[in-house]
Amino acid sequence: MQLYGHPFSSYTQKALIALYEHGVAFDYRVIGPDDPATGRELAALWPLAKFPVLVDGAATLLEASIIIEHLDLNHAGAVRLIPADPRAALEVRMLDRVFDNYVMTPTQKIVGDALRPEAARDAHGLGEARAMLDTVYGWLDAVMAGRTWAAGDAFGLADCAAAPALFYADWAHPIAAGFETLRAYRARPLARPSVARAVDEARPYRAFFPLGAPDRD
Ligand SMILES: N[C@@H](CCC(=O)N[C@@H](CS)C(=O)NCC(=O)O)C(=O)O
Repeated sequence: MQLYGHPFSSYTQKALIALYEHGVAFDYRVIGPDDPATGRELAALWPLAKFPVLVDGAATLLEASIIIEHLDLNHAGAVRLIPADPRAALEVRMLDRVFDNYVMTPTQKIVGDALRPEAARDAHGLGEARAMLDTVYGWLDAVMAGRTWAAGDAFGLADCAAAPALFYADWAHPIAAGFETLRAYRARPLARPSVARAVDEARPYRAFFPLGAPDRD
């Protein structure tokens, strides 16, 4: 298998956490300005050139959630990231969508805005992104009460999404001190070997975080 991605990318980390959880070997094709050939390979696979993309034999898998579904179906190790019971799986998939759409998307908006030239900044959109994060932080703080992992007792797909999403969201728009349950949940995966490995591999790139990476985590 080949994984196209970048160590500092949240969605690449989401797929990497699943690869590390399953203990699957893969060839890491890192996208970067110093390697235009790999960027061209990625664009040939997926013209939007968004990453991660996983190639497994004849199959090309787009979207981190689908990559994780593919790994769970075809390369599962000791753990299963999506419950076998389809009803239990719905809760996992629902929270996966929440973390992507309502945590990571507004976070990308805030980070992306900081990369724009001053005159092209979108103050209105930025306000919407921050308001969305405040609302979803409050919702998640209540939902996570009494839970170890996003959908209950087992680490899974939703946690693969949550770990990098909350990691960077808190850098871009801090989780307020009142949301202690959510703050504790954000910290929990950082002690898990698969997540710690993905975070450690991204450390050399922290200087590139456009808002300035905080001196923690
Ligand atoms: N919906 C996609 C999102 C992927 C995504 O936004 N990836 C970012 C990196 S974290 C990216 O490719 N950025 C480069 C670009 O947009 O050109 C997924 O779940 O995999």
